Amino acid sequence: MRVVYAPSEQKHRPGHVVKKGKPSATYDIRERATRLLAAIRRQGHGPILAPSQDDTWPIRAIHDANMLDYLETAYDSENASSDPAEALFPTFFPPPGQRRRPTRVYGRRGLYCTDMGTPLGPHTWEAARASASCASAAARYIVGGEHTVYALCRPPGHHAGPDFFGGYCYLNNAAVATHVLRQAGGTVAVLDIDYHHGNGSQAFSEGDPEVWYGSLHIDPATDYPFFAGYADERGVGDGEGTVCNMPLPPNTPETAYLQTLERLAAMAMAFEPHWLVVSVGFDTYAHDPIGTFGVTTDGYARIGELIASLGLRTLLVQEGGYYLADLGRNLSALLAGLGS
Ligand code: SP5
Ligand code: ZN
Repeated sequence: MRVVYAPSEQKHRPGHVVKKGKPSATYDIRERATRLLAAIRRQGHGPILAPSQDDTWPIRAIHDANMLDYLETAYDSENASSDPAEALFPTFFPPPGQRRRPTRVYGRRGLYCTDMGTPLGPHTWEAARASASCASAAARYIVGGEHTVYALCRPPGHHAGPDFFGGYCYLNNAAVATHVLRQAGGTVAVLDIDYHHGNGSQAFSEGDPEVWYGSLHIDPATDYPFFAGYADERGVGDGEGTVCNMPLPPNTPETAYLQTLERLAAMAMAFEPHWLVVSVGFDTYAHDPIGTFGVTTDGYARIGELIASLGLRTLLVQEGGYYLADLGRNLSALLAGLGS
């Protein structure tokens, strides 16, 4: 099974984030990708391929040009004009309905960024672009005839929307992949199995009748991203019916999780998609430091089997998952279950 990975993804090194007003260690550390890559090598998957310059184009096709300009230039321009900062955090957020774009970059810090957990450091843009390029290249391989491809993306992407970023995500890797698949023709189902609702991914698909988005995740009434991911969100306008959210309560055990995933997968198949994109998060793991669900390593093998049973050409995009010690074996279990 082909794997796409770019070493420059590791240049994103957030020193700290702000949690409840205080500096706090981030969970999206580079060792996450190191562990996942080691598991890929150990299990003998490959080849491990790097994306090329030609894989960056869909980023501009799906994201707001001004947000991309901000992500690309803000760190350097702020540090050229003021005290060098480790990374940029927003202080001011635009109220609903008030979204003018100030000239001063300091004022733009909160224009696209939704939280204090997603700092913009010196190499964040380069890493985010590399991560999105991995998803793009993976989609190119799927279009070229591969059955299953794994994009080892870091930073993750499903909390980034067309013109917003947050939740450790800057560019939406799954949406980039979806765009490439759509260009080749045929509909796409995005199945999001991260612990958190993919509010960015939903924003991309909710108005699009050709892209289905389904997710099972922690009830947003109780956890991040709080403002989207409820069961009554079903798509808008022409996209009515193409969003399916199945929120689950805190501490959901594995059996209930797997039963819900089976229902969600059946919904995906009812859409009759041509391609499948799976947003893979291992923060549903029983020992995950920020999740509360009870999925075990063996559970990821069951999930892999379920995905394989759908019989669709499948692109796996890495999202979250923060329990370092078992990250590699959980990925190995998923891929073993997939049988590829
Ligand atoms: C891609 C992804 O998984 N992003 C997750 C963003 C979550 N941000 C909020 C983290 C809140 C952490 N709360 C920790 C509670 C520990 N007991
Ligand atoms: Zn997550």
